[in-house]
Amino acid sequence: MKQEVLKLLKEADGFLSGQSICDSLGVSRTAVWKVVNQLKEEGYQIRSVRNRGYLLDSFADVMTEAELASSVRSRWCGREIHYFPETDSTNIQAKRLAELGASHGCLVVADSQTAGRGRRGRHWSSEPGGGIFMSLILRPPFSPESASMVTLVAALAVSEGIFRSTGERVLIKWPNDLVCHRKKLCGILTEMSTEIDRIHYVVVGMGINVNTETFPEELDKQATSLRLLTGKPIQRSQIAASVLEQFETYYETFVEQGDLSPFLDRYQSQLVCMGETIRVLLPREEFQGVAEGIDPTGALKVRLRDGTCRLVVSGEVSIRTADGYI
Ligand code: BT5
Repeated sequence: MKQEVLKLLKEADGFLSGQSICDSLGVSRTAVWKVVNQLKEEGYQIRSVRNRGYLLDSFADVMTEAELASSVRSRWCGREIHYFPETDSTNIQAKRLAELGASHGCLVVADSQTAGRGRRGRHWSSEPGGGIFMSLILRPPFSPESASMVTLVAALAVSEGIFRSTGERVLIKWPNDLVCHRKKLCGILTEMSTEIDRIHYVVVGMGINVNTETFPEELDKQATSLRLLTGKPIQRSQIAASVLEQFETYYETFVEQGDLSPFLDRYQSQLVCMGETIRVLLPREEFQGVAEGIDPTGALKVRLRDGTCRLVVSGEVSIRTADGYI
């Protein structure tokens, strides 16, 4: 019911009378009053004026299940939501729920994480209220070899979702980061569980810095947020909803096609370091070459000095520009 009241308040053009909420939802005035008070406690600014009703202040950066559910417009992506005010890691919780049978498209989201994770055991800074920390559970029809492509689909979805809701153009740092002015705005962590040679589930974790204004010292020079980029506070739920909607569309195209060929131009136009000399850091080797885009499987094409092209598959890879910048 909270979610329905919220939706009505959001859709209202000005004040909405308590009676019209009661009529639409078939509940009592007292029930509406209680829900409005709960929403106020969660951080919404709602004005109540006698004889006029309720008015929702349009800016409230609340990230709760009801807020997300009333913002998400997708069909299956993020329709089932598990929200935590605080958790260890949404990827850990998503894997736990997936083991318990959570369905395709189920979303785990948290206001803060105490053990946010990056790749290879690295840490993801997840201060309360600043960012979006969310993980999607997928049950894909494709084989395990295709799973790494989901990270690239997610990167495109985050970039497009951000553009649609803020007008900001961000770039993709292959394979799992989004950057702006060479500072990291978002990281993606895709994990999967397999059974023999088929995928049991995939978890796509996305960490997006939205309203963070100060980062821990060690990240200060390399991290940025939408707030720092635009100079304005931003509603996390709007960004999350826009990303989920975009992910749904891209993921369906990807599954239908079986590879990333429909996205090559779009991806390459956003690829940071495109045409530049990069350093590729593999677990036991490091080499330099010019980044020439991706192939339909999502591998990075790197032109070596001898003119040959080397395909780098994601996984245990980091790339840096020749001068060491991200
Ligand atoms: C990533 O790893 O970039 C993947 C991050 C995925 C985070 C999401 S949040 C929701 C879900 N639940 C989780 O537990 N994780 C996912 P990697 O490429 O390994 O980058 C990690 C590095 O990014 C760290 O070592 C830091 O240098 C830097 N970093 C950490 N927190 C950051 C932040 N908030 N913003 C920018 N950079 C950060």
